[in-house]
Amino acid sequence: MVSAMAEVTSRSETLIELEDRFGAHNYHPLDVVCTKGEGVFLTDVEGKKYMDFLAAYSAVNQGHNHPRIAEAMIVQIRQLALTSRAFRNDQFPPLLEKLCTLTGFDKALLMNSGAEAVETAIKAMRKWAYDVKGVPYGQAEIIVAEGNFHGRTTTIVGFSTDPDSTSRFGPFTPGFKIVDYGSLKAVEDAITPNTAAIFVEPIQGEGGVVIPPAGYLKGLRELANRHNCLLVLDEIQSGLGRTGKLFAFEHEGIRPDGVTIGKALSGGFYPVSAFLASNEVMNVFTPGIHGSTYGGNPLACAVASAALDVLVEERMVERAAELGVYFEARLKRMKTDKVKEVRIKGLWAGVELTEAAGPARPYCYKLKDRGMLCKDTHTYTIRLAPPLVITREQIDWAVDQLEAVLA
Ligand code: IF1
Repeated sequence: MVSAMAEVTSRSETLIELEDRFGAHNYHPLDVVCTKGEGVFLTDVEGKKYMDFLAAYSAVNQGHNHPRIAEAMIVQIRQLALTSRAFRNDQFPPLLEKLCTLTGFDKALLMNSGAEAVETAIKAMRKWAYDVKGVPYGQAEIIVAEGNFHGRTTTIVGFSTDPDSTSRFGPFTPGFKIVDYGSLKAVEDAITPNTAAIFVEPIQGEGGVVIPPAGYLKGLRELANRHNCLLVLDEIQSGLGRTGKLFAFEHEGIRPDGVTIGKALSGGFYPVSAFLASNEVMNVFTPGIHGSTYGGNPLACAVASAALDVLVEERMVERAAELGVYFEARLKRMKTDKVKEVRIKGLWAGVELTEAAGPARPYCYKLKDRGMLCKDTHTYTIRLAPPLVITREQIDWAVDQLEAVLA
């Protein structure tokens, strides 16, 4: 029952209070309570409509509640949701074939969250080092980058350099060497005979949309070849169209030995992730040594299959490339003295503000008031990553809003 109150409390405020009282305080979200999504738009419980410039960290590249993916999900829910991998299901093999054909990797291993795909990759890199390279057991080293974000498990946060991620969760898993992101020299200096792999994001998302110098990925590929270690990339955020290519590594014309994907693999409907790799790497997995109850379940497979079809058939990757060029030109033409740097690849931009302009978060609130949702990162950067279904006119509108709050 609603008791008599001096002030009228909005539905948003009520829900925010409820969340605050009963939920763990492990996030600091923008105070917008969403109830509906469609394409590039989100609607809050008061009925206000916003253009979404976060796209659930690129999980909804295909746009919110894409009708084709929704339909595939509903059809599969009525049929079969979960068997576990103790039995086989009819949705799993066709998805594997689709994934490998589309991406050019030999084999796929399905998990749920991105962090689980990363854990899978870590196991594969280490076991490859022991089984194939001949590194003495227990000595495998993985080279990772300063400023990385790969997920939240205790092993993964153990090689994070973000104090928030690592804060008092130790002791951590050994076997990781952290080097400067973007420096080939730093990687080369860190390589030893026990190096299993180099494992980085092609573009660092949480790091503030940090694009490494041209030739970095190519250089990593050469280093990995020369020193007989693997190159594995985390494309959970950068992959599946965001940068204007299916994978960000395509911008440098290289192929890694393995890659993690997640997020947009389901178009935002369901947690589906995967580790994709060559036979040489994936064959280190034998029955019983790795898996997950929900990994490769029929519902996930049906959703992922539709999400990939939508990405390809609606030419969303090409769209991100074309509109990305336009977005970049518009962002770089903004009349403001508050911007230090615009970093952008495809439809993924980091607008870094000057110190004088102050932290990005208040600007995100001003944008919210104007009907545009985005998220700050690394204090001074506004991260922009709309669903790939956005139109040129919608980009124009959004940059106008940004220009207005940064005036
Ligand atoms: C949160 C950040 C983005 C990722 C890469 C693995 C994962 C992620 C490259 C793990 C996840 C998310 C998680 C989300 C916030 C978000 C994020 F700001 F924290 F860094 F996107 F930029 N590899 N990124 O970006 O995937 O296990 O979450 O499915 O709230 O933690 P997950």
